[in-house]
Amino acid sequence: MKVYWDEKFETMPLEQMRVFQLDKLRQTVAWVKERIPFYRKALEEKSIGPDDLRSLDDIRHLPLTVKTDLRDNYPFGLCAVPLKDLARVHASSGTTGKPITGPYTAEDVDQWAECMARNLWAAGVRPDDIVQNALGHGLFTGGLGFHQAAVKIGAAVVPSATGATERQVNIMRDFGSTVLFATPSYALTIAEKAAEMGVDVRKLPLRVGVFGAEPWTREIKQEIEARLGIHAHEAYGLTEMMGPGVSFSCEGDTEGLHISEDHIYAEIIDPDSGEPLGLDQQGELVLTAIQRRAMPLLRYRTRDISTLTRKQCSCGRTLVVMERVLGRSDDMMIISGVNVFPSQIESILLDVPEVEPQYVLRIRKRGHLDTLSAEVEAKPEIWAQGQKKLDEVAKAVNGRIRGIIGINVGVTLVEPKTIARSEGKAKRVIDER
Ligand code: DLL
Repeated sequence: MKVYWDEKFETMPLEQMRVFQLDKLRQTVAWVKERIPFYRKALEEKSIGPDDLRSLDDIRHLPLTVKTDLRDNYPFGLCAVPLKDLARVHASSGTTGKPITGPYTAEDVDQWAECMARNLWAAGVRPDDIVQNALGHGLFTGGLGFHQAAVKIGAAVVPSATGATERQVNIMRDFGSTVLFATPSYALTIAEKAAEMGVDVRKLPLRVGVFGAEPWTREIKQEIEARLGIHAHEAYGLTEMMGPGVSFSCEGDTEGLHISEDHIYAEIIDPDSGEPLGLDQQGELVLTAIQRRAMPLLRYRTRDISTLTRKQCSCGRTLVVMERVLGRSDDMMIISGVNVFPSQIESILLDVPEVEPQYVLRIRKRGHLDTLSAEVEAKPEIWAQGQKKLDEVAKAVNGRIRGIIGINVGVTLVEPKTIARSEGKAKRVIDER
């Protein structure tokens, strides 16, 4: 039986991978230097070219690329091929200003589908599966990124896209979907809607979920697995690199995500100084696309906080592992001098049996200080017990956060079903500063 989608690259010995990567990196640097004025200038300023890369460590001498470089060169300023050679263009809306474009040649699209097929295969998706793809279809890379890989594997795809949650549940039941693709927060929304409709998803054929596009904690993963009665797998990626397909979870014991490092070379840097950090050190993930043609970015600062490790994984893949993303560096809050990520609060909330996995964090300014408050939905049976009980639980949650993170968070339990449900990427932090 085929264990890996692409055994050669997924299990390649490190030394061999290094040789492969260096060769591809040199070709990419030559490619962008010749074709993208932005990179030609940046490389000339550093007096560096492909021949100066003697080992992979020399990558640290290449210029970093940041999100504003993409915005400044919107829409096709960082494109290395003429527009006639493009096969697809995706975009990510971003929260402010111009979107970011992700152009692909036909070859780029095919490589992307290959990377995603590794992801789906590792999750256990097989040709006889019925796949319900509840990710946004459109400029967002999630829907089509997963779609084309499921097609490659030979599964039957139901492009249900996001929204119309009642219909998602009907489709899941009537079609007998065996696999679900969604954001983790939308998977929870679907689980909740099914329960409301009296459909027990655990009794349906649904077996596997592949989720991504937003940070999620191990606790949310377990919650989804329990509510849907499935194995939850993960996809990580970003429009700038290809979309989903950069890294993927496996059945092994590492708990992290294997990076398809024959396509994407990963580094971790100190987000403040920009200096490279070593394995097992937490910092900002920086990625270089070493096989793309249309827009191969050099040392792109993702702003995602993670750690790279090379522990032997029991799945047999030799690909470097990135740990679950803690959050984006932009989402980091500084409360009473302590750096806090929303995911840290989420882990604690999810451990409290009296509340639902639905919450909103609010950051406000009081004088010179930032304060954080959390609104969390009470379970219906807790809500029914009245204010005294709610205050008691809120106080206990506050104490737990203080004990674990060391900050004071004003916790309020709110009525069940009052926090807006997510259909895509959840918005859980409201910055009122
Ligand atoms: O979210 C691509 C994607 C679609 C990945 C579907 C997985 C599944 P963007 O919209 O450009 O692309 O957003 C990229 O989302 O930099 C991370 O901050 C976050 N992100 C993506 N996957 C994960 C994940 C898609 N598994 C940004 N865990 C990235 C945590 C994730 N954060």
